[in-house]
Amino acid sequence: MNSRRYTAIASVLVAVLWLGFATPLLAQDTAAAPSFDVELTGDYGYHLPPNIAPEGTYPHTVDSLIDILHYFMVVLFVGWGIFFVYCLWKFRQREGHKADAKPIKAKASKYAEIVVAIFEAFLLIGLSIPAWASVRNEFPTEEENPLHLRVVAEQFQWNFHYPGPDGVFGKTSPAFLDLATNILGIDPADPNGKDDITATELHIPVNRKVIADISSKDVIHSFAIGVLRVKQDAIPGMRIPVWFEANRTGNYEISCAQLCGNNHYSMRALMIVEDQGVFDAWYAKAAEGPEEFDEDELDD
Ligand SMILES: [Cu+2]
Repeated sequence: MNSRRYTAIASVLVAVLWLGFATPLLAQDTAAAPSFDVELTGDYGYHLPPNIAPEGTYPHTVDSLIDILHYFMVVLFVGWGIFFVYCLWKFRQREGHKADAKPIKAKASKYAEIVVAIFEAFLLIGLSIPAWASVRNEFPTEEENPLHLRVVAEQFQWNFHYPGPDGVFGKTSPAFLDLATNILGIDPADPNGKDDITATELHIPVNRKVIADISSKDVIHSFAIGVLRVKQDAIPGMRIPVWFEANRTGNYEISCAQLCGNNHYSMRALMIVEDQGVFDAWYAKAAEGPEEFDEDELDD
């Protein structure tokens, strides 16, 4: 048996052994991502998740860009694929012709590459950068009555900080951090912090702009709301604002889009988009602080 055939058979055997035995063993070690108590809204399907941002805004531009890129990739893939098969046939070894690896000089391929490079530059400079600039540079004004909140990432959880009815965030400091009672480190002596809301679910009103300042307590995370096409790195020591708006009520998923440790996959949170009235009721109740712990409930 020649050595090439031997290598091929050995590779297939290794692949079969790996897929057949090692993969199921490894899979047993991986716990499923935590599931939510409620069902998520919308049909996720095989393509992009539902888009709940208002028509004509940046998240819809993102979808158009993704579509354009996929069409472009299909054209490139099919085009280069045909060219590849054509070359295999055209330059094959045959009677009266010896195959060799020397390149031939042709104008067509040079022009094709220039066209592809120009189109790629257009995608970046003509479409992507202006679309991104429009969302980064044009934040909602205070007249538009945006909701302000903070998003604080940690391994492996999303924390949300609302200023409460007074509209002023309490002072925060790592010195006041307490994993059980004060996960945001709000200064207990600051009167502005008394009505602040700490939550691990993101409540937002429907059809209202939200400005969120993203930060992190430990490593770099990435705040990602798939249905709003929002993705922003959460970087320790920085407070980075993003804004978004949802125009459909329901329960949606927030995930972490940056590999941040071994439980990264489980770092998800629920985003609840609700009518302004329902939101206000939740806000007022949450500002009163957590309910007293009831020992009797442990028996249930
Ligand atoms: Cu993370």
